[in-house]
Amino acid sequence: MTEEAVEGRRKWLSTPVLILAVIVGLVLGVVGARFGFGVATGGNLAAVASERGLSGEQAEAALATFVPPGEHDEYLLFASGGHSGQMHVIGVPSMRLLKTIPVFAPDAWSGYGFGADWTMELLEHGSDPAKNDPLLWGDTHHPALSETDGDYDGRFLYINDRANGRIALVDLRDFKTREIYDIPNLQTSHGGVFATPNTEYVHISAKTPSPLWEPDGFAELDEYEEKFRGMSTFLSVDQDTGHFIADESFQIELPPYNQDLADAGKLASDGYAFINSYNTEMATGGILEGEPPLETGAVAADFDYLHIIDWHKAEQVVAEGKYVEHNGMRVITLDTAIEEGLLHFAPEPRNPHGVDISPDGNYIVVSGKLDPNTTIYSIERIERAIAEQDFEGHDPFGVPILTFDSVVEAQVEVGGGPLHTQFDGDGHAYTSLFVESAVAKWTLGPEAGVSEGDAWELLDKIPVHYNIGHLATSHGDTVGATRDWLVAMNKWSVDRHTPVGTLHPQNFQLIDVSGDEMRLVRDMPIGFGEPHYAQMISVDVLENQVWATYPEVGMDTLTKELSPVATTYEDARIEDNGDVVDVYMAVLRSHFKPDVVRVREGQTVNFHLTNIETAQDATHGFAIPGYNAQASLDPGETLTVTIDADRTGSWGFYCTEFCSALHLEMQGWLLVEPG
Ligand code: RUQ
Ligand code: CUA
Repeated sequence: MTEEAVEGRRKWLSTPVLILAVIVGLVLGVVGARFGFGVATGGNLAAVASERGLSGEQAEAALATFVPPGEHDEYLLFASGGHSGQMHVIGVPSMRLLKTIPVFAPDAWSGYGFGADWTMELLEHGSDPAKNDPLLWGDTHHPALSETDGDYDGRFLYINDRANGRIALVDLRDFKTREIYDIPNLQTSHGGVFATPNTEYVHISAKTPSPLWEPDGFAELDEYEEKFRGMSTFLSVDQDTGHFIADESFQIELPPYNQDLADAGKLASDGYAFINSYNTEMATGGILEGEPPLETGAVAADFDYLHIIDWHKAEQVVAEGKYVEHNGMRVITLDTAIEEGLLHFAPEPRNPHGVDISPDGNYIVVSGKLDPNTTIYSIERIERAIAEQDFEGHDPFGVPILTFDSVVEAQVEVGGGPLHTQFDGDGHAYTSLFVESAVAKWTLGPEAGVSEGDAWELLDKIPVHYNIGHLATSHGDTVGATRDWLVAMNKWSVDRHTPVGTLHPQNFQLIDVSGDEMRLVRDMPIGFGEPHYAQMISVDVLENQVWATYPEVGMDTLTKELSPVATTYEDARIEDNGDVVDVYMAVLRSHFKPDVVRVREGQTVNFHLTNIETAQDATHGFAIPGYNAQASLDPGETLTVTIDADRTGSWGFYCTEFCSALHLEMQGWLLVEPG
């Protein structure tokens, strides 16, 4: 958004509008400033608002977020799709759903998991090899956009599966999943996902400790302290492709606490990783055996431990060979981590949730859901305490605990049930309040450009509907956070939307944070899974690198290189090689060449399909009845659909995308003769 437009909106929104007649003039000014056309001609805006029963504020909100037909949004929100196993791409401020990216779950439209070999390979590759079937669901939780110099660069998107200890890579040129990685020594993960400032690594922490050193993966719960362990994982990233490089990655063994949310240090704190933990009490539940519920045991102590990891030092330790290899991963053991001084703890009020680093990198904000305060640590104090060995003790495993009073910079009372914090680059922090169903806006300290007198103050609070989990501001967890929009990701919607049965939609709410006071301007019901966290990126960053079509006809979806099985229209052919039939098929409006494929029962048939189109949107599908096969080919894409021709019959394959006037005629025959 241009400075002018932001100014325009700020002015607009801070003007008290009480009567509709007053709106009209303002409306015209704002609309003009925002969208660059002259003063609107029709003078009936007030009439429309009144006819629709809109208050002045509502009419304002509508205009502030309206993106006219044919125009684009300023930001894209990459929201995890929760149990849908997918990612959702939403335009801001219009809050229009633009795309769903299938990641861990099949999707029929794009043919993901239904035919194209590359999609089957991804899903299979990302599944525990000990299981026979690929995992076909996931619980997507924490997206992490790749970064350069601490800000989103629009190249890659990473997203974890909360349920199965996996992480996926989405290529942001074509918005397609490119890899699913089943992380060794990690049973599950929750929120501990982030990219380091130059995407050297993508980090993921274990949520639930597991007996990962036991050969059969089993241990009794009364051996919890001895045998269960957590993990902090640094997955090395190939800078060209975004892929994970397993043998350049490493893990750090951690005590059996629940290592939860995490964030990367940046600028002043570059080189550190911060991870919250809870259940440092190591409660394991066992109600039927006379133990208190896990929940009760896990809140017994007043403090848990903020984990502070010096990952530059960890890299060095690995380079010196001080690791053990475990299931194909280099692991720095807990003892080594302590000995080498790369792991410290700082006490944090019990059962914390989010840990978020301010854009300048100086402040580490921890929110404990059971404490109305956020606790802010400074990297300067932490580094000093480490250097001076200012410890208040050690945990049962020998990890040094920094003295609380030495490392805490401030506490701000924000309200009930603080969870997560995002920033706006103007010295403000925004914290979600789950219990209070609100967002609190408060000031950071001097290192973030706030004058001493104004530091650490609660400025504003806005109710949200209801029970907010995460929140996202634009570039809000990077060095380039901007003061524009905030999306509240609410777990409950209660009666906010037209009733649709007993499973209610979740509720995103768009809040304008450009002015002094926060303003709620739009609701967006979310009818798929529980979207968890989201990141909001400026469209300017993405625009120049997103492909509208594949740049070269014949490109392989996974390698992004010319596919060895691509065909031209002239070379389309069938090669019968005995057991295997290779069909090199050209796909275009509005036919397949060849359109009759004759095979014998028992042969394996490889349909190598090339969409030879170069026009935007000229996508074709390829579905074969009787064979559970459906693929989708974007312009320029080549992929292979392999089937075992084990069902005789005359099968009419067809294009599944309404691609042209003769779309219905875009069909053909697979003749499987009795063998
Ligand atoms: S963390 S509870 Cu992203 Cu709030 Cu899951
Ligand atoms: Cu191609 Cu319909």
